[in-house]
Amino acid sequence: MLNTERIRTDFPILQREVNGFPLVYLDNAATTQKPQAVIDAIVRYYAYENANIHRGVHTLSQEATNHYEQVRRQVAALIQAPDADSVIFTKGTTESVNMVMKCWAAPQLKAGQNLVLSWPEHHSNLVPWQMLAQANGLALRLIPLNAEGELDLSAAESLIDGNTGLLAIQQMSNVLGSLHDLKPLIAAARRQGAKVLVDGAQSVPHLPVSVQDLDCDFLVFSAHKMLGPTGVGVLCARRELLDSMPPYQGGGAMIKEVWPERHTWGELPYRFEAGTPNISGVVGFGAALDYLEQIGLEAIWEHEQMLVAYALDKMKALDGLTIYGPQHAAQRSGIVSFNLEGLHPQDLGEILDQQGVAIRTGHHCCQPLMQHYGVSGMARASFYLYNTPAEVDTLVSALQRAQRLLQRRQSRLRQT
Ligand code: C6P
Repeated sequence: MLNTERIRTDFPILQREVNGFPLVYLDNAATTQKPQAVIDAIVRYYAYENANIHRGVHTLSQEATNHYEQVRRQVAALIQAPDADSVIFTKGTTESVNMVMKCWAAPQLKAGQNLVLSWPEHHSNLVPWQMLAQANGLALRLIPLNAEGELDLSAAESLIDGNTGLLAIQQMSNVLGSLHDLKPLIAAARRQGAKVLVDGAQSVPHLPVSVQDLDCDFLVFSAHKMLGPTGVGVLCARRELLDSMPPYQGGGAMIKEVWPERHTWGELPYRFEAGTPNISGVVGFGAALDYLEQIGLEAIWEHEQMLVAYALDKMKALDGLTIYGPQHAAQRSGIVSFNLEGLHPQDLGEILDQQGVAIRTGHHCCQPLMQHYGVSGMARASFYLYNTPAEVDTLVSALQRAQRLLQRRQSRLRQT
């Protein structure tokens, strides 16, 4: 069991108040808070280590380079990448998907082929593929959801065929919280000779994920959803695919030799990291990984399972509350999306904010999923290692208060 009382003292922001109430931060799927260790690592870097990397012979540059490369090895160990050189630092999940689209898929996939995605895909793993489909004449196929809000695996098997060039799929939905069983889908893609990209933006921060166990070709995720800074992400890809891919951008650091009229490409992973990267961000990400490792992703996952089971239990007892996605905690992470009858999710979010409860509202960058459920938006509570059952209780009482406000508003309207 996690010692949340102790963990919470590591996060300065959790000590603050919002609108006169202690902050209850339940927007972790959007971005997580940062422990003091991450903040300190970034300050220390700028105060004592700051230098550009891969360029200087001086001590500071060598230290900064070593630190940056050490974090790359940490990331490789986290996801069991066979080779640290197959880990590319990007700006985030979105950039990682776009990199695969531009550098691998665009030159490889031709008219007549198809791309298989899933209905709850985040726009980051949908819009780039729509762009490519239009440019290259590819068909886009979306794996539908079944009545329980899980991926319809039987439909999926028929969508993946000999013309499938890529299966690009999330491991966990940022709206439904569902943890998809990707293994049969990846096996089906492999049988058909298709490549596989896994969007791990919502899974890698919450449970152990291994590229070897998944048997995927590309894994993408963001540091800011796992205690790290914004502006840092990861693309991990099979080495032979990276070897065959042209660079994403031209500039410094990605070259081997340059003549006035031409250049040769540099080695992996630098070929995909043109220009000065987000060095302080990567350093901060390293501190976040140290912190997560010390707590353990298995323990974090267990904690979230406990919280989501508790939340589902309490929230299901509320009248007029619709909860989307699988109704059993065993199939979902610490994400609960819902709507309260009669209240626009935005108004609900504002009422909760007045009580210090931070949730996300809107389409969650998943408009096709909103269309599937016939709603314009949803409210979403999402948990992480520092959240507690007492905070779930605060959420539930804030929802009850919102219900009371709504009832009062409705009875006033009836009287007029
Ligand atoms: N979802 C949310 O509130 P970036 O913005 O590049 O770090 O991550 C994009 C992304 C990709 N895939 C999934 C499954 C995601 O959840 C996200 C980010 C946030 O749900 C911000 S929209």
